Amino acid sequence: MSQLVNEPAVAPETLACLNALERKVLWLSSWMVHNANHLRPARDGLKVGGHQASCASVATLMTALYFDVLGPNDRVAVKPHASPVFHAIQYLFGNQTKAKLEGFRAFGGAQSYPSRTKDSDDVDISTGSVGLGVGMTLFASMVQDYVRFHKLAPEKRASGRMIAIMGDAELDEGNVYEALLEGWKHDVRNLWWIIDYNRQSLDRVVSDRLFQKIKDFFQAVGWKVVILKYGRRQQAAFAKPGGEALRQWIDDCPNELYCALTFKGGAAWRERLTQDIGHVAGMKTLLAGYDDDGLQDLMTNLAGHDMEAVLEALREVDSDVPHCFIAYTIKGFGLPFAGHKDNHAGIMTEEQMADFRAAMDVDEGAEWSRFAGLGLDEKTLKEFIGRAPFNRKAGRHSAPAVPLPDALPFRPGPRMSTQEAFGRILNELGKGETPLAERIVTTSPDVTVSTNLGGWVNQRGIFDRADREDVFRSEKVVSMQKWSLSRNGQHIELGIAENNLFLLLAALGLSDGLFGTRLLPVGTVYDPFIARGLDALTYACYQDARFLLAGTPSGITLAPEGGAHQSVGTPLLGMGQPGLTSFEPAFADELAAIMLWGFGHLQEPEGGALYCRLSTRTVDQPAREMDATLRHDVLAGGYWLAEPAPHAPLALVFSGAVAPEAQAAHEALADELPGIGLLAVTSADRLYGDLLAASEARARGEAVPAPHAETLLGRLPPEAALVTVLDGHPASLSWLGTVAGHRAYPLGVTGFGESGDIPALYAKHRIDTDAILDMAALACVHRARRRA
Ligand SMILES: Cc1ncc(C[n+]2csc(CCOP(=O)(O)OP(=O)(O)O)c2C)c(N)n1
Ligand SMILES: [Mg+2]
Repeated sequence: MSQLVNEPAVAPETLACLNALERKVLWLSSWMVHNANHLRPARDGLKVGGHQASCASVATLMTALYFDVLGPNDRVAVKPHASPVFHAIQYLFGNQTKAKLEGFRAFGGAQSYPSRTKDSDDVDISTGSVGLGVGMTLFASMVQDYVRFHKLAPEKRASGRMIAIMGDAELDEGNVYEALLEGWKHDVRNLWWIIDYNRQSLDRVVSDRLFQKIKDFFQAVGWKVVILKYGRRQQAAFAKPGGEALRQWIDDCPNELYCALTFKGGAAWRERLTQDIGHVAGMKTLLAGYDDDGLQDLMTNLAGHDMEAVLEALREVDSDVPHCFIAYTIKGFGLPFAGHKDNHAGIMTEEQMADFRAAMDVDEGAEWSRFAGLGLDEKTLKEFIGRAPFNRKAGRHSAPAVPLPDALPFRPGPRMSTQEAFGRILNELGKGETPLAERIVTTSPDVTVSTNLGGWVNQRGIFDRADREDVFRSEKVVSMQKWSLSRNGQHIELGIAENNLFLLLAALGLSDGLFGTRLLPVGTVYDPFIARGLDALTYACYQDARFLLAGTPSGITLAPEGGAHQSVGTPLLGMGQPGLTSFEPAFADELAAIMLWGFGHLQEPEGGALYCRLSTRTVDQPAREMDATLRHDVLAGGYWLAEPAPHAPLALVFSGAVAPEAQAAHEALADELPGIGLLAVTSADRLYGDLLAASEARARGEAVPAPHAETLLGRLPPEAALVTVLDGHPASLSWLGTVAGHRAYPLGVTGFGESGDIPALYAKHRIDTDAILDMAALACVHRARRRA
């Protein structure tokens, strides 16, 4: 607040337009929620909801940003509950339709929370799960730098600012601090977090003096903190006799009391102020200068609702150092429930809305009008909106696909693990200057070496804003790892925070849309710790980010490491996650085919992200050529490693690391049950997805080719049984019984693992050869009984 109180910081015409637009934004956002709740017929009796108070809190800040401060290259994550404000602004820009606003929270209408994939008005960064959009801006800023330093950005694209407009309660989410720390390590720039400091969350008024802690956190990691506290009218009052005492009173006032008095209004402020500081010289005159409405206006004139104060602070930034703005606001500002502690989901009643409409000068029937009731002529406002720098935004970028080779430069050895194969594939890719290798960016939360990314990193280096040599290397300390850092590096090393991994993958995986250049991100994580970042993974997929994730090592196969490191449910997570196709290959050549297909799938308009669940178990590799048929089947989700005979009574079905057990059981049964099949499932997800798509098409009366699962299982007679096995939850494969009506006998892991060796753990969890044989015997007994 360096400006003198009476000096106009903003041109009066600009201010008039912005004030008018702020009023319209507040009106439209309130009306959108009102319309959705009161005026749209409800078919299911459910409350529609919406957050008028959260919107009102941020109307000034967002109006200032979108109509004045933002440039065309800036990208914004809007706090989830301000979705109506965002849509109203886009409506004023002409990027959003009235029909979508009328349909707010309805099927096909504007979304409850800003959504990149489901909204049509160009949401930059989705939000909804609080904290994640905030973190995403930080990683987006890193990706912007990556793209710039690698000279991959479209020509002349200047760096934009990555901006989060966030609720103050978003700071309760741990992922925000994980991101802050990582951002400090990577020296992030061009990042603004604007905190809507209304001191209210969903349930309550937050603790006093939180701002001090927030300030300390941010300053500790090198951010500039700007506090926007007093509006211009408050500043003017402080300059009067008694004003200093008023300022001190405001500073000392507990949040709860401030909120309560805001709700009660002018008379309550007068009573309380008179009681507390009425004796101070000048105070009586000061208070007498305001009627009750005037006093309410003065006391709620916090800087976050004062257009000039907001503009002054935001326009003043002239460096790329990360900025945190703590903007004091009032939740529900200008609405009848302003400051009330229960206002989070509060919606104005019909009567309150009628009063509000009158106050806003909006005639009945003109509720959706862009310019009615603003006291400024339409032409002036239209021209003003047309001049907004953000309006020059080109929308989303697109980027040409990266050409792929016919095969990856890799030949498996006779014995290896899928994790080793993964590392070797990337290592080989890293040796060549191909377009594919140029666009791959790897990242890992401190498990780079132990997930076999070391070879790739040795070839391609680590990304950092500053060049740094590998000291161990220059000091001639022998190590397999070369860890030199530079702006050309193609691996982004993260600290141990899986949330950060997935937020970075989200940002890398959207670099085509955000920054106009395509990257092919590959992330590695210990499979069980996917759960640690699961919400961020879901968030990445919800935004349709494209990346390849290797979850490795996985399952109880990680034997000596013990239960805390052994994943059980991840195959189901992989299947259950929209936007993510999961594979669990058993053999190295399968993985090579999957990865190559995956790099294409990441780039397909209807494609998605990829998850490969891998293992450190070394297994014998089949001596075979990956011909076109096998490749097709591996990618479609499975193939017969041993074809069943026409009258086979049984098939063994397996996924991943338990291949040797399935093969041994198959061999053991060969004499007794000749012709039984052995089915390798490389992707239960692909099999299921294909089956589902076919059944949907059939329901629409369309003729479709048989889905792959039907083709595979159609080779087995209907009375045959399936014994399924994997190192993961048995439900991942048990559904295969429904494909063609076979009885399924599922084996898999349902309890926590523990330390041990593979034979001990496989025996305990019943996924060893004996368990498979026992299950096969049971299936045969049932079959005999049925026949008898
Ligand atoms: C991860 C997550 N947990 C819980 C919620 C439910 N929720 C929505 S808003 C909110 C409080 C938000 O308060 P604040 O960020 O201060 O926003 P305000 O509405 O005050 O602007 C909560 C708990 C959510 N959206 N996401
Ligand atoms: Mg809040």
